[in-house]
Amino acid sequence: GCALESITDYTLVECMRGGEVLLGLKKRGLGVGKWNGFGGKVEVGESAYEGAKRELREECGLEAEDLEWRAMLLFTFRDSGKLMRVHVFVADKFKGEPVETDEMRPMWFHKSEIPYADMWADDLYWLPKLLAGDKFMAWFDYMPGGEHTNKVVDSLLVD
Ligand code: 6OG
Repeated sequence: GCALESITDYTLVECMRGGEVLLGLKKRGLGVGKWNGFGGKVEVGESAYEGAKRELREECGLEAEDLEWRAMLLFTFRDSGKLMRVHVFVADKFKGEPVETDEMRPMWFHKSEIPYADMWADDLYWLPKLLAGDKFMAWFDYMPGGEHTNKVVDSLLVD
């Protein structure tokens, strides 16, 4: 059996500059040692949009002028029973230069040189679609250990 806890909302922001994406090497917490966009838990009383802006500022010092909502990812974890909903945004206008923080070491990567081997397994499925401009939803079911994921649903389109 698999008893799921209540759902927790997270954000993830991918900053774009020409053909480059800003990723951060996570220095602590969930996903330590992996490259990822910037984000975290949505706090009580704030929207996902506000949370995404706040986390981007806290984790790398960038002030986004606007965020475009692009994807919603659902993660289930077989070993812990955790259920995560991640709201993914793209930013292409921001103020400042990325700075290293206690949480993240930021670096620009060309679209063709994304370090997928050192990222969460799900990124390989959806980040290319995001970089191609798509809007989508997807569900990733993580097996015990957290290294392998099954993609369950990917943009079921109806008309
Ligand atoms: P804090 O530790 O800052 O939030 N996150 C994931 N991102 C991807 N691409 N795949 C996953 O696969 C992820 N699990 C978590 C959400 C953690 C940050 O890491 C993201 C948040 O931005 C399981 O509270």
